[in-house]
Amino acid sequence: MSRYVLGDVQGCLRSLERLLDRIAFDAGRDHLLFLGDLVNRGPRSLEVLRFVRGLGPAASCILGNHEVHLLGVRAGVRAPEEDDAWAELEAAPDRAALLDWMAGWPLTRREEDRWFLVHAGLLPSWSLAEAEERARRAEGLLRARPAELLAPGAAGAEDPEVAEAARDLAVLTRIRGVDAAGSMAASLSGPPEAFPPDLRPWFELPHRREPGWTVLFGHWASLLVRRMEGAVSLDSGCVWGGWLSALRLEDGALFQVEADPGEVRAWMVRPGPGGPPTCRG
Ligand SMILES: [Mn+2]
Repeated sequence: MSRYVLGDVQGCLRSLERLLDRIAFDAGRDHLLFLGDLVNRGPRSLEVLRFVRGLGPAASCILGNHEVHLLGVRAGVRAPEEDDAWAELEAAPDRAALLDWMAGWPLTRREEDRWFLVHAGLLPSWSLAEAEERARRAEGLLRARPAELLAPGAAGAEDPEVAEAARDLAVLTRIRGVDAAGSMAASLSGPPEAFPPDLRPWFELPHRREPGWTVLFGHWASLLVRRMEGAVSLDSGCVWGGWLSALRLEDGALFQVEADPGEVRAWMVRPGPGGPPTCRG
């Protein structure tokens, strides 16, 4: 048995299929751990969800910001965005079953007291135990009171339980930069080398590192795959013309396939058929 942690698929089913061929995936023996953002931007969100759900116990997922957005749209409190790419999913007869399944995904996961999986990252002040407590509280509200938790202004909600869980949800699924005080910075998408001087990537600030643990995260396509002290990034921008990546936990081996050109939303990570990338996403 091997366990593979996969970066953001974002509706790129063909790339996922090729990656599973590359690792000779066997659903009777291996386990896939998806780091969130299985859906949106790419063209095959519905098929990716059906495929991964069909793997049953051979696959596990955690929630990314695109799943959170989708659940917020379903709860009727978030407006669809212009570049959402899940029209097929919205019209599918199994939409409700797929979204019920998705709403049960956790926000974090640990493997063997050694690997900690989260879509975006953690606040530097959090221990892993505290991150898990916060994740479980946010998951509880996501299931019990989704319209309150996922509403756009939830981080400022009157109910302190909702407000805190909304802020924690944003950290776990969206964080990239933190300021000198260790607070999450507003939306940033470029590589850390392009950050303003007062901001640092969340994984660089001195924080409560826990010896022996490695945080595995996705969400940040412009980082590509980086192996850092105590953290490894695995979103290599498949939908942006990059690669889909899988890390095998047993030996740290990295497997990658190039994006399928038919599934690329925009060539931002490597040159596409039309020439050099237009910008760095
Ligand atoms: Mn993301």
